[in-house]
Amino acid sequence: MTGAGISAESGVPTFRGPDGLWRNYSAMDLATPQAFARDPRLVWQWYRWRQGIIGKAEPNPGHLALARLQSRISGFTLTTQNVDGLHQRAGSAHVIELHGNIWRARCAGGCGFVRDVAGEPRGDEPLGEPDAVPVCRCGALLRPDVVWFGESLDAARIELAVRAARDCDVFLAVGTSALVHPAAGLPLLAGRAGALVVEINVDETPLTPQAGLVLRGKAAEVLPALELRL
Ligand code: BV8
Ligand code: ZN
Repeated sequence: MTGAGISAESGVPTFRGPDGLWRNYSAMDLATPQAFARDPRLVWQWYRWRQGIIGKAEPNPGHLALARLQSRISGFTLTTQNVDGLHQRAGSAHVIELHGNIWRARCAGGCGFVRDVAGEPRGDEPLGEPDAVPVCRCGALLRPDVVWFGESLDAARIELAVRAARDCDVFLAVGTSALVHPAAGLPLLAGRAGALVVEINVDETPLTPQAGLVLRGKAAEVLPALELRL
């Protein structure tokens, strides 16, 4: 399971790092349904700002090492809290995106309409004027296809991740502060089920005391080194 830390070396701001702020708004202020109801234009400006950064970012050696491990090890499940799509761009398949993807928009009115947004190689037409709030064909607003704080995760995805955590022998927790639930519960579940929990992080987290092995370092350096030994 990866968090924002694996994309930090690709230049993508983490949530809690010093660069996690946008115009002095913390991510927690903007990544909520309340913020979108209050000011959808502001929330879209924030997501477009992040799309701008992510669109210029490249997968780093950490993403690439996980993609290679997935192709070499049967029974390798990759789940991420990141919405940046960099794992897929690194060649990883079947990535369980627990919190959605910033390159998709869906109907905020619930008609079920979902579409890709520009920036991704697929390159659908842009989301209208740069400052506009995109509108669904049903007339409701379109919102980023991500999971906001206070919103439940997609049941099928969390079920897949829970099953993989329960059945794994080794759980790699890479670049996550292990503070956001239910994702933060997955390495604990794996540990309770007998797996070796390995934390890869430049810093201490609430997960550190529970980890069987702690590799303190940058994901883009530790993962390629780990891959060589597996
Ligand atoms: C829900 C998408 C039902 C949007 C995101 C139980 C206990 C307490 C609270 C709760 C709980 N259950 C539910 C909650 C509430 C809440 C929650 O967890 N709050 C926390 C803050 C206390 N959870 C929810 O609301 C979830 N929904 O549970 O629904 C429900 C609802 C209400 C009440 C009960 C139940 C929905 C959570 C998903 C929110 N959406 N993202 C978007 O991206 O715009 S979360 C978002 O923040 C990210 O996706 C990610 O998950 C999280 C950030 O965490 P990290 O990825 O770990 O990043 P962070 O910056 O924090 O840390 C980076 C780490 O990397 C650091 O440790 C750093 O040291 C390290 N690092 C940095 N550089 C490197 C590195 N490591 C290695 N190499 C490097 N180079
Ligand atoms: Zn709609």
